[in-house]
Amino acid sequence: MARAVFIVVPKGNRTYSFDKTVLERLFENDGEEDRKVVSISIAGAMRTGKSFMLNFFLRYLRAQYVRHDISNWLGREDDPLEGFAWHAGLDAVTNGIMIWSEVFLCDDHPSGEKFAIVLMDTQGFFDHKQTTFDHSAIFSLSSIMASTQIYNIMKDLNQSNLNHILQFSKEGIVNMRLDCTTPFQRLVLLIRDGANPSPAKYGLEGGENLLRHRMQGLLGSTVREFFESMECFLIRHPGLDAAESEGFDGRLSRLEPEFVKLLETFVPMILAPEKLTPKILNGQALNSGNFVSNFEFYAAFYSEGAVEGFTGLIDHNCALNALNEAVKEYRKLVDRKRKTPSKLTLALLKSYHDVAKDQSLNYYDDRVKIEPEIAALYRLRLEQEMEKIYERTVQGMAVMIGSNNFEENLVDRFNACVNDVIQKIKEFFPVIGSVLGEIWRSIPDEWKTDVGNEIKKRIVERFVRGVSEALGEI
Ligand SMILES: Nc1nc2c(ncn2[C@@H]2O[C@H](COP(=O)(O)OP(=O)(O)OP(=O)(O)O)[C@@H](O)[C@H]2O)c(=O)[nH]1
Ligand SMILES: [Mg+2]
Repeated sequence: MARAVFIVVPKGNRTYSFDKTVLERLFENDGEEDRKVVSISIAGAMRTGKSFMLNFFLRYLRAQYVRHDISNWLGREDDPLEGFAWHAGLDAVTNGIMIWSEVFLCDDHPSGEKFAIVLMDTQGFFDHKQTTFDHSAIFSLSSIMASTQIYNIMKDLNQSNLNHILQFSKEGIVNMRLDCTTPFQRLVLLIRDGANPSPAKYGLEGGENLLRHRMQGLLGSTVREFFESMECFLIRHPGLDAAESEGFDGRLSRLEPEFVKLLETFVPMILAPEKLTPKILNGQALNSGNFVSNFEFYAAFYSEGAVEGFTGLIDHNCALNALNEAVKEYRKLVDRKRKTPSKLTLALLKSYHDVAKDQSLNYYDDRVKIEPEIAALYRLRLEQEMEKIYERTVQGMAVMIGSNNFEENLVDRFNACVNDVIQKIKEFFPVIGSVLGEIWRSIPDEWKTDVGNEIKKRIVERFVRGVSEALGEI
């Protein structure tokens, strides 16, 4: 029978163990290696209804992807809420990172891609027994492996919530030696017991409104940089039974109807086929095999001995530095070529890219004499990074000439026009020179230094102004 199983278990003393076999077993029955993994996780403060919410996710997943009928996905009024362990009270329930032992298969994504959906539950933050290191370990490990991370927040989104997300993300980036600027994917801030706005303002509308207000300023924009996308959903209080009653079993009939209505919007917003996003790491959508190996890779940063000195740490740092240097080298090579006076065409740019890419890869290979597996991993990242830069350059050229369908003859025409202007400017300079000469000769010798400099300055200023006015008219 399906149940919640540990994949990351806290071992104390800031270390965690990772159970690879659990994950491997999870995908054993899938049978289709090329299915992409969609991974949904929930994180946030302890005792705030995270596991409770995931159990509604399970109800939807079963209806949508097992029974293929979502007409009554929320279930019967008096069914107890089951699945991930949850209960009332002060004591923390969820530990480490748990995963539901059943994957849900989606074959009806609009793109035609086939997905395997996994659900992750995480240990709540701010338990007095844990340190910030533990929070950041749980947050960043679940975030790096989740295509959608739900961050559960009580009552309101305030500066301290944002500070926590920022701090945990930053620490995670350092601990896991992540090298990209946007390491995490989709973040959904779920505000529970929302602060009583008018009814129309709950849900996504209320959440987005809150996001607009609270994310202003440096803190908000810095947090945004860590995630590819960010949404916010405001959900109301579930009613006193859910919040306070010890014997409450989660049945719908004892929840506030308005809360249930909001669940009907929120859960499909995360799990409906068209809302699913596969997990992408280093530019690559992960299939089940890659999902397991990447989880193992990132969890290793938190395994025993990792804090004091992760065995591969030196190799990772070495590869990372070489990768960054090789990317710089690539940019330098392409830029230098682009500055040569020949006309820049798409074909030429591609040839510059190919040569620079080869040279940068050689540059990397020469510097990286480490564990081959680690070297290969970062080499792949290097290639992807260079391809990304190249694609952006091609797109930039297309935008520059006002067309998304890049046409080489337009670039040729643009270059010819620039050459024409340069030629005219060259012809113009002797004229300026002779006028200046005449003025110069008519100036008394004792004025020459100051007046001469002033005239030169004014001509340059007038020239620059003329050019910028002309460009402004384009
Ligand atoms: N106030 C309030 N309580 C809720 C909400 N949803 C669930 N609860 C209650 O919160 C309590 C804790 O629920 P859990 O799902 O175990 O909370 P958790 O965040 O997973 O807790 P830990 O695993 O200990 O971090 C239960 O009594 C739920 O009935 C909500 O939206 N608001
Ligand atoms: Mg829990």
